[in-house]
Amino acid sequence: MLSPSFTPNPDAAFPGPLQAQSPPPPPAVMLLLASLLLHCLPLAVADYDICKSWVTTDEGPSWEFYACQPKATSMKDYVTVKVEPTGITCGDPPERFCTHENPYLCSDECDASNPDLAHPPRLMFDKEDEGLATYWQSVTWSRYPSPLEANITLSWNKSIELTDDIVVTFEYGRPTIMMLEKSLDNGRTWHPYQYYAEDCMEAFNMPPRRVRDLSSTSANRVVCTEEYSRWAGSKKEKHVRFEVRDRFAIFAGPDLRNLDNLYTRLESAKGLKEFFTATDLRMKLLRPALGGTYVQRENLYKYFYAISNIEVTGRCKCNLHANLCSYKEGGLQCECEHNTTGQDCGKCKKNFRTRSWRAGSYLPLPNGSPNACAAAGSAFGTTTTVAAPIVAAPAKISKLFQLKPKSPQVVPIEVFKDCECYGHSNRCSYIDFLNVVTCVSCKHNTRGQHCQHCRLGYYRNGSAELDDENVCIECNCNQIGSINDRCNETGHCECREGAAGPKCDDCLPSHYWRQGCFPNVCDDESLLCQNGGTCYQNQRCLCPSGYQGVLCDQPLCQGEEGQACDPAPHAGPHLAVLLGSGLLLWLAGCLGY
Ligand SMILES: *[C@@H]1O[C@H](CO)[C@@H](O)[C@H](O)[C@H]1NC(C)=O
Ligand SMILES: *[C@@H]1O[C@H](CO)[C@@H](O)[C@H](O)[C@H]1NC(C)=O
Ligand SMILES: *[C@@H]1O[C@H](CO)[C@@H](O)[C@H](O)[C@H]1NC(C)=O
Ligand SMILES: *[C@@H]1O[C@H](CO)[C@@H](O)[C@H](O)[C@H]1NC(C)=O
Ligand SMILES: *[C@@H]1O[C@H](CO)[C@@H](O)[C@H](O)[C@H]1NC(C)=O
Ligand SMILES: [Ca+2]
Repeated sequence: MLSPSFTPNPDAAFPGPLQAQSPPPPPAVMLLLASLLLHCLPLAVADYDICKSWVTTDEGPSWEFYACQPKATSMKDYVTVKVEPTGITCGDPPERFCTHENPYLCSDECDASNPDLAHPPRLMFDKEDEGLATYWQSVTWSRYPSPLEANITLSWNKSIELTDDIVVTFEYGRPTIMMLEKSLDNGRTWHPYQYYAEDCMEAFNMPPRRVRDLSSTSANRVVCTEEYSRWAGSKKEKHVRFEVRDRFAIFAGPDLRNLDNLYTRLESAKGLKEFFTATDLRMKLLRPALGGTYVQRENLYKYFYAISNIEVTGRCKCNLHANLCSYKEGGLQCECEHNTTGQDCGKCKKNFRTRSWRAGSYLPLPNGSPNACAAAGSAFGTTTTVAAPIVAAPAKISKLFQLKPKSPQVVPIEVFKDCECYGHSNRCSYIDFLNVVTCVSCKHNTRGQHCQHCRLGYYRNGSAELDDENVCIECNCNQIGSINDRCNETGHCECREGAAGPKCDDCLPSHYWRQGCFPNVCDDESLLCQNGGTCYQNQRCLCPSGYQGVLCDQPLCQGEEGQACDPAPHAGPHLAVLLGSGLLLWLAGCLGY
């Protein structure tokens, strides 16, 4: 059943062989030990399992903060599962099935109404007695040749980070084709995670690849593997893996001893940490085990899926701001430290938003950086992350206040611990003659003494707090349609004559767009094309033969001479081009087209 909070699981593999060799002491002993140590000496922490400790320095005792994360554990205890389509689970109506090993002795039965013969989805996550496999089972492939497909979706309603292989155990042979997908947003969007097939080229048109052959630059590549789909006897090869360890080993070595390198890479390689993160996993079972041969239509009762276990080892993602994660009100929740809050400790607590929120970091080794949230008026960071003293360049200050560079009063002095910049800067400076402390180098398109305004060309995001990185939105005014690149508080730009729309990228109905808005040449109301001409995109009239002119209101030149209608025949083409009416129109008019 679901326990109220995580208990450290000695079997949880990551972080690695050290733990596997020597199981940790029971939690009670550990707590006592930790609290004893905490109050005596600065504790050497490893593995990011402690968020803070009480240390004594020359200035007296104080808290020291560290990056921290919950222990890895078996995540299957906290999962909800959905099996699709409805009716895919066997036993309703009851059904007999055979095995590949003994296909003509079909003595097994699935009956959903009999607890001893039922195979519901929860049996993929239960604790099994020694030697007795309990499993979910699908209906048999009696509807062949229409495919036998099933989706199994695992949801945590919480971001988790994988720390060891996902291992799926199939009792009666592994699928010949399947696919694993993941979601990072509680199932709204899905991404392929790994493809599995006997023949990757045939099934997915992908070349087969083994995860252990990947390199440091391809560690987060989505591959198709043929390693877990071959027929080798249903009792011999039961497992299908998503190899997390092999990917970690690319950085940490085959025994995962060099975890420092792994942690460094997780921080620095783009997308690597995210690759191991998910809120949901979905297995798409696309074709069952065939027993190493083609489908034998005379005995379809030996084709089905049966899964006895899905092992997912990982930890709650708490952005390195919590070392505990508990199961409350039907969901996992990080117990946030460092004055952060949220399910993933993904934001700063109210009144602690002077700096913008940041995830903790594994670096520098070995304790990482807590990147704690700070209250207004408090020192930035902590004893382990002291903001570097900053001397702002005089040029920047003077620019801020539109002063002449030589102005002698502008003297940047030192870091002001109580300078409040809503997290858009950690530099501030004292300006003597104004007697103010002001933020410098405001980021995220902000400006102002406290970085509380938006730069010109940006406007305030109504749904973002002042300390949000997204607080200022670019006006994005159409360069041609607008007078300048500024906008008002609702993002509306100031339009040129004839232009319209919030960004001035539209025209008023009386105008048409062509590198700007121009008054209509013709329309369906007052500027009608004459003599049966049609109005082309408000730009010009397409005249019928025999007429020309802007509104087709002039009769066409008569005869070869054309003298009567065209007073300057040689200037004709040039004039037409200049007028923007196009060569076509001129040709149409003068050749009687
Ligand atoms: C599995 O899920 C995918 C995506 O939602 C869907 O297109 C497909 O029909 C599902 N398959 C089954 C057998 O329900
Ligand atoms: C998911 O978790 C959130 C936050 O804990 C909770 O408010 C929500 O009700 C949960 N949703 C489901 C479907 O369990
Ligand atoms: C969080 O806020 C409390 C209360 O102001 C403070 O005592 C504590 O040191 C803060 N923790 C961190 C990590 O900044
Ligand atoms: C406004 O801020 C919210 C909250 O941070 C953000 O989700 C949204 O994307 C922002 N809007 C724009 C247009 O940037
Ligand atoms: C911004 O400009 C638009 C268009 O001119 C106008 O409708 C809107 O009321 C303005 N908003 C504010 C807050 O001034
Ligand atoms: Ca089971």
